[in-house]
Amino acid sequence: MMKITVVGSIFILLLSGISFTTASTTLQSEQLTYTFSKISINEQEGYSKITIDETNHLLVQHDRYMVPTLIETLTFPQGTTIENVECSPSNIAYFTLENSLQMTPLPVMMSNDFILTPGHKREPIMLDSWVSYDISSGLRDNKRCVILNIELYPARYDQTGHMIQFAQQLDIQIKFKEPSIEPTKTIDEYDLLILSPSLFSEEIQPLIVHKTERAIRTRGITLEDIYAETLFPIQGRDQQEQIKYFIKNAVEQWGITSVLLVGGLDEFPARMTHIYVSYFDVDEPFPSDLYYADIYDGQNEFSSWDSNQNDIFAEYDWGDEHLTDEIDLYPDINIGRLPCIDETEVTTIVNKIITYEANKAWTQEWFTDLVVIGADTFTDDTFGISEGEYINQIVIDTLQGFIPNKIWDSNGRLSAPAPKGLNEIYDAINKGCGFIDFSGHGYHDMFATHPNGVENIWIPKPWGFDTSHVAKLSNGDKLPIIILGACSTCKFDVNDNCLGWSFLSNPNGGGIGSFGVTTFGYANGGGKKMSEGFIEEMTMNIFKAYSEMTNKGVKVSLGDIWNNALIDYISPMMEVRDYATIESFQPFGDPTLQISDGSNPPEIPEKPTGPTKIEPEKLYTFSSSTTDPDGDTIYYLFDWGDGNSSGWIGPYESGDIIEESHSWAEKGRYSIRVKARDNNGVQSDWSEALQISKQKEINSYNFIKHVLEMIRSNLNVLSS
Ligand SMILES: [Ca+2]
Ligand SMILES: [Ca+2]
Ligand SMILES: [Ca+2]
Ligand SMILES: [Ca+2]
Repeated sequence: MMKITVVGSIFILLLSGISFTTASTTLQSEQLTYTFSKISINEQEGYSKITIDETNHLLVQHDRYMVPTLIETLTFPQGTTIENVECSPSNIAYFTLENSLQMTPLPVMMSNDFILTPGHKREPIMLDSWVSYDISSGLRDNKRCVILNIELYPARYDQTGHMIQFAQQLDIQIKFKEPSIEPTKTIDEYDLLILSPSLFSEEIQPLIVHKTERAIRTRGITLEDIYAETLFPIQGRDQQEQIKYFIKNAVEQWGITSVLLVGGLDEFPARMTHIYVSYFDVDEPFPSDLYYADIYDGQNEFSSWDSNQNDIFAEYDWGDEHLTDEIDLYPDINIGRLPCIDETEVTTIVNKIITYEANKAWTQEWFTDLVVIGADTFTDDTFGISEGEYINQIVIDTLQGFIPNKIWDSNGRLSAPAPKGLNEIYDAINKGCGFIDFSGHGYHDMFATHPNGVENIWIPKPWGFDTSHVAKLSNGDKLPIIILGACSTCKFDVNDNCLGWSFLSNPNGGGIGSFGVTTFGYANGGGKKMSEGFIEEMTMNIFKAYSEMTNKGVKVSLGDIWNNALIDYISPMMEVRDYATIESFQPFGDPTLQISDGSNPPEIPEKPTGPTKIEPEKLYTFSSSTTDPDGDTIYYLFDWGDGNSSGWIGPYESGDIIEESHSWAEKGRYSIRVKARDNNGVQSDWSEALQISKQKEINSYNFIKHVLEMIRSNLNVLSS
């Protein structure tokens, strides 16, 4: 049976329609039709900008014009061979633009020690195809499958004459062969494999017991066992490859879907990559744990990361000969590393993981607090935008129902005099929060950024937030997941207590998981384009993955959000800095760490009821109610429409009518809405909004007041 699972933009497919033409021969074909109903052209800032309905992505790539695209990720059963993908455009319209299309902004680096602005002659590249695609092997919903990633370009641009070709319909035909042999009965003996040097075996044992009790069947294996061929015959030309072949065997023989690596660079080897970023002239090898997770390529072969077999791994434009290895990139298992350097560190993090899950941290009241830290990452962008705050705000908008704690320059908190800026960060984290988003500049041991427009000042004052500050955090069991949009913060190869890890190694608090890069972080220009592409796109994919998965009410792990962020990022048309971003994006933590429960969300609460006419500074009460399909207890969050919220109140029994009061400082029109969360931490959508406005004032009074004001202002004019 042919089975096509459409993941991702289901909305688009429903609009476009899908038709099956299953042939009885081995070669089968699948026809997909995409229609694009409307193209809009805006002329602004001397450029033309196009938007197209039914697209879901913007192609933002160095040396290219920015065009909207549609990315579709299709999955096929493991072992499927994709023979061919063809695209036929129809209903083509032609437009001439007034101005040139806007090109992707120059890339910038989010490092705190230097910012390069090299002179670079740009030869714009034009799109000459309607589609590009790649075929890979990856993990989707805990099942390994063949992934076909298609990017459609409904608008092609010819810069000579500013001409747009717009195809209102693109028909895609996929020819493929199902696996000739039925995959052998799925082996499902273990879920999690913990790999470490034997030095740590004793300290890891309580984690294996804990995981097994939580129905995650766990097996601990030492590196010494791997090299001594205790379980599987050894294969591979160096330790890293031998470890990777061992993981492949564990996937095939035991059915594992997650691997936890324990040990810093000296204790547990890492695969170094070889990517040359010509624009910045950077050729720094950096470690990539994705190497251990990307086990198979699209042909179901071992993904060696050395396709040209010269014993230099993960090359991109590398060396005198500018060699490039073909890399699949899609993880086939979830992975995480605990770069512990001694037994004490192992015991610390093992205890933190056990406590976090035993407490069901994701159901605790502090979990829905979100700390965001950022300011003006690039002080010289032409729009005067504080990029860090801009990115933080997108994170706030993505994590609906989380209560933001903004440590910013614009509200004076991050830029406060020393040590007040640092204290703001300590206080926010020590109160407890589920997530922290840092957006700015980084180094292996620190994070720092600028006040708006002031290049020579670093905040928080005097010299940023570093690992010595992280060591002072005392948030106990209230442990966040930290996402670092900055350079080098997870560079465990040069610093065995790098910033990303320092949160996890703190025995008195800190964090439970972190994500950041092991090399330079890149961004597209300054200004609002920062959120498109490279490290900030990846960090936002983490939040998006968390939000989308928990809203479905499924059980979510730290490894799941990492895997989904990567799947969401990878697209057929990528450049060198995309490869650097994907390969360097480091997960620290236990990939099976639970961060959300599987439960049905409460029903959307009723539209709030209460007065619709209000006066400033007076307290008004509003009520609402909802039920939970599982009968769980419920918490409520009112959004008062003036930038304030009630915070989560509760717990209440399912079906209870609940009340909450608020006063508004100023006259105005406000929308009040309410959201519900069950005791498993699963949220409903927002309710319909109740519109309120100021109390109608008596007209005659207004008229007299108006006349009096006129007289007074005339008198003022006369007397001056
Ligand atoms: Ca190579
Ligand atoms: Ca793969
Ligand atoms: Ca800026
Ligand atoms: Ca529920």
